[in-house]
Order: sequence, then structure tokens, then C-alpha cells
Amino acid sequence: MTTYHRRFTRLSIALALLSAAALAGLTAGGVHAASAKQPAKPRPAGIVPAPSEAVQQQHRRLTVAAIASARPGGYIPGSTVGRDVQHLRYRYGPFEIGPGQNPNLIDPGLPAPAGAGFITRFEPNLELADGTVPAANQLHLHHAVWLVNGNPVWFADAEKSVFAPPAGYGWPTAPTDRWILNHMLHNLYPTHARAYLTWDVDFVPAASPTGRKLHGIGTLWSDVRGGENYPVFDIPFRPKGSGRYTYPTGLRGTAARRYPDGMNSIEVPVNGTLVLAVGHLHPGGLWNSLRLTRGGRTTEIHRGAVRYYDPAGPVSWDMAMGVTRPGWKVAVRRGDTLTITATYDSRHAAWYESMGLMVVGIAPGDRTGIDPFSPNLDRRTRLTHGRLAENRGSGGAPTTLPIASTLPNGRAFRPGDGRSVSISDFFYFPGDLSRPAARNPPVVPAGAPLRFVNKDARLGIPHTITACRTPCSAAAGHGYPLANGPIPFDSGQLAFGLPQLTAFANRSDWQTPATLPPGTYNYFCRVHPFMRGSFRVRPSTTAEIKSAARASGFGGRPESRASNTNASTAP
Ligand SMILES: [Cu+2]
Repeated sequence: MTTYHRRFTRLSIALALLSAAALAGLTAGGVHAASAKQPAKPRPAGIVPAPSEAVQQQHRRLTVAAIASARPGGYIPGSTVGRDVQHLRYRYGPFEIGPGQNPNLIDPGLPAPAGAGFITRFEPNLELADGTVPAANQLHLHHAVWLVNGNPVWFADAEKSVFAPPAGYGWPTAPTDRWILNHMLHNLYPTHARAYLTWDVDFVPAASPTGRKLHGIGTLWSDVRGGENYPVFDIPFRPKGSGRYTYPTGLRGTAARRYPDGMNSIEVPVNGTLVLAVGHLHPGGLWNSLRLTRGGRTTEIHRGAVRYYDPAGPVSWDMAMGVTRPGWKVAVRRGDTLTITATYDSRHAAWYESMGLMVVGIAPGDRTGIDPFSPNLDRRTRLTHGRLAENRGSGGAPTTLPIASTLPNGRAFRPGDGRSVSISDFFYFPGDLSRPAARNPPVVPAGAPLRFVNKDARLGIPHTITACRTPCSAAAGHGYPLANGPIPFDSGQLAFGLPQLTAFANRSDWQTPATLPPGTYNYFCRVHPFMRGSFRVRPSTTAEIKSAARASGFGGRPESRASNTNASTAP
């Protein structure tokens, strides 16, 4: 609740300033070149860490160019048109992304657009030095958030939504605005990548005939994990359930009790009109819902459904968000509550570190909106863009990787022997399916965990051990493998980083649950999905079961956390 209130206060002040400025007629303030073809599994000659972030920032440059036409992909156009509209492309970088890295970073002090005016369309993208757009299965625009004067205004992600309010509205900008960029670019392979963030902007000078008639809007940032810097959550795999899981309303038990009251709600700070809602979901996401509550009555004012182009279904970035149409105008009052939920597929896989947020544009003081409870409110949506070539590589093509269950037993691991599977240079050892000399699954007795240690963590490279359904041997992409092991397990990202800013587990080791029944288990790294491994659980002998029971001090199974380190010394 504390974060919620702090956030709300900051937003209120920004909007109050915007409102006053707008009413006074002022404009200051404001609220992968890779082909889509599956690459052969590349291996690094040696891992070269990227230059340090501090060094990188000194060398980043912002360039601005006028553009003649929009990119291919059928992005929705801006609604404010005419000769006063300037089409500008901002290109910022380069960003050096080391092998396999996905750092979450902040670049302070982006120069603001020159001159006072309005931004009436915002289209983000990622490109390489030659201007081509990298394939999302190789270099992934994980996220970017543009903050203006401390407030998040636009975001970008691999689904690349466009922010285009109806004709006559725009975000006011002034040269004194402070722009900050928060970004995470994710290199899925052990290569070095250099890329630029771009944002195509429709800009209307405030002093132009069109600019003098524009209404200023501000962003109400709506998030199911409102107030968090890295607002992510997990969706469980429930192959036999309804197939849908809504966050946070689907939470049960301890998870529901831990969810902060009102975290997914914001209060509307001023009377005005909502003119835009652009949601964001990850693969597996089905729709975002925005509800308005006033005086005990609640109505859904926007549902942004995802269209999946991927023939495999709701599993990848090969998709487009449904966003509001220009006719969507909702009259809101100060004190109304906006509540967001995110509905995900739960039948195909578990979804880790998912997101559910929405940029809602509000025009303070504007009275042209329709009553939110009216059946006349235009709730239809449009897709923010067509199918994107760079998002086609969701994976799943056949490969020559072996079927783990047919491989002979690999090295035998015993509880307390101090050995573990190491992850080094993007290989699991032993048990990596791509390495013929060491690919046979290591074997542990039932009841004993198998320990993994990520040695790449010292280079800032996270890895996971995530269950996937056998054979888990097809080509990697952003939609393959899926976290769909029949007995789910996931290590979290084994690496170290700032807890508020990353999803890193802040440890480099993990062990499998001691409760796994005998069988062969496939797993992959969800950060680098080309990485595949397996291990085998064999039935325990009677002697091992007795020994484990003695070690735990009870008659039951040994504790999974304690058993491999202190089993021999436990009372
Ligand atoms: Cu990895």
C-alpha cells in the first residue's frame, strides 16, 4: 500500500501541473538483422564481457532524423495529420549487449525534443547499426520505458505497440523536460550484439495552427504490479484446468494474501477524458482488462485481446495487441478507480516473469468523453500492427538433438558427494544434449536432489534450469521450448543483480526438488532457449531410503534443501 500511495501522489502532482498548463493554454511540462531462419546452434570461441555500462553511456548518442514513411508491418497511423505534423526518428545508442546478457539499465538525461509541442504518435523499435531490425529470437527488445520528468509515459517490448491517441490530442513536451530511458536488451545467444533503440515520433510544434488546437494528455500508468521497478509475476502451468489464469484475481491461498491490496488499481486524479489504452502482455498473454469503479459500480471500459499469428498458438512474440480505437473516449471523474487485470493461457506452459500493464492516456479537463457505464461507449479494439517479420522465429523446427529418455545412464550422483552439474560457457555439464561426449543424463536416486551451479554468473550471465516436456529437442525460438514439463520446476535466473531492478535470484546454485519420482527429465534455459539438458531419477534402494530417513531425523523424505549439504552431520 505504501508504494501505491507514493506513486499516486507523484502522478497526481504531474497531472495537476499538466492540467493547469493545459487550461492556461500553455504547453510546458508533461506529465534481430538476423534472418528469421533458425540458426545453427552457435558456440562462442570465448566469452567476452561487454564494456562496462558507465563506459558505454559516455559513448551513446542521440540522433534525430526526419522520416518520410513508417516502417513495414502495418503499424496503426497517427490520427493527427497535416503539414504541421513532423515525422521524426530518434535513434539512441549504441548499446553493447554481451554474450547471453539481459541487463536492466537506466540511461539518465536523454535530450528532450527541441521546441515546445505535442507528441501525437510514438512508435518504438530496436535496430542494428545498418538499420535492419533484429529477429526477436536472437536479440530481443525485452523492454524499454521512457520516463519524462520522473513519470513513465511510453514503453516498448517485443510486441512493439504504437501509442496513437485520437486526432486533436498529444503528450505536451518542452525542451526543459527531463527524459530518462530504462531498457533491457536481451541477447539470446553467446555472441556480442550492438543495437540502437529508435522511436518514431509525430511531433506538432505548439505554435503551429494545429498545435494551438491540441489538447494535452498525460499517462496514467496502470500495472498489476503497480509501484514495482521490475513488475513481474509467474503464471502456473495447469494443463487440465480451464486454460486461463487471471492475475491477480486468480491468486489463491498464500499468494493471494501476499498480494498488496489495491496494487493493481490507480485513482483518477482529475476530471477529464480517457482517450487511449495500450496494454502490454508477454507470450501466453490473452488479454488485459481495464475496469472503472465509481460509487460502488464497476464496468469494464477496455479489454485488449492479443492476436497470435503463431500457428503454435498463444506461446510467442509472433502476435499483436488489441488497443483502443480513436472513437474510445471515456468521461472520468476525480476519485474514480481504474483496475487492471492480465489474463494468461495456462494450458500450454508456465509463464515466468510475465507482465500486465497498460498506458492509459487522460486529457485533464476535457469534457467530450462518454459516460463509462453507457452502452454507447465504443469498446471495439484494433490491432496495433500486423504480423512482424522479426517476430516470426518462434522455433520448433526439427533438429538432430537426441531424445534424452533413450540415452544410457550418465554419471552417478549420490547425496552428500558434493558434486553438481556445472553450467559454464552456455553448457550444462554433464547432461547437455548438444555435447555428444557428455550428454548422457546424470543419475540421482529418488529422494536426493541434483545440484546445479552456474559458473557463468560471475560474468553476469544468468541461466535457468526449467522443466520442458520430452523430447524438448526442437529448434529454439521465442516460443520454444515452453516451460511445460509435466512436473514443473524452475531454478529462477541464477545470477546476481539489484533485487529491485532484475529478476536475478542472487545465487548461482540451485537443486532439483527431492520429490521427483523416477524418470528422465528434460530441461532448458529460458534465458537462452538453445540450451538443453536432461537428468534421470532412479528408484532409491532400501538402504538409501533408510539412510535418508535417519539423516532427516524423521521417517519421511529428506529435506530437499538440507540433504545435500548437511545430510551426514544432521542430528
Ligand atoms: Cu542460459
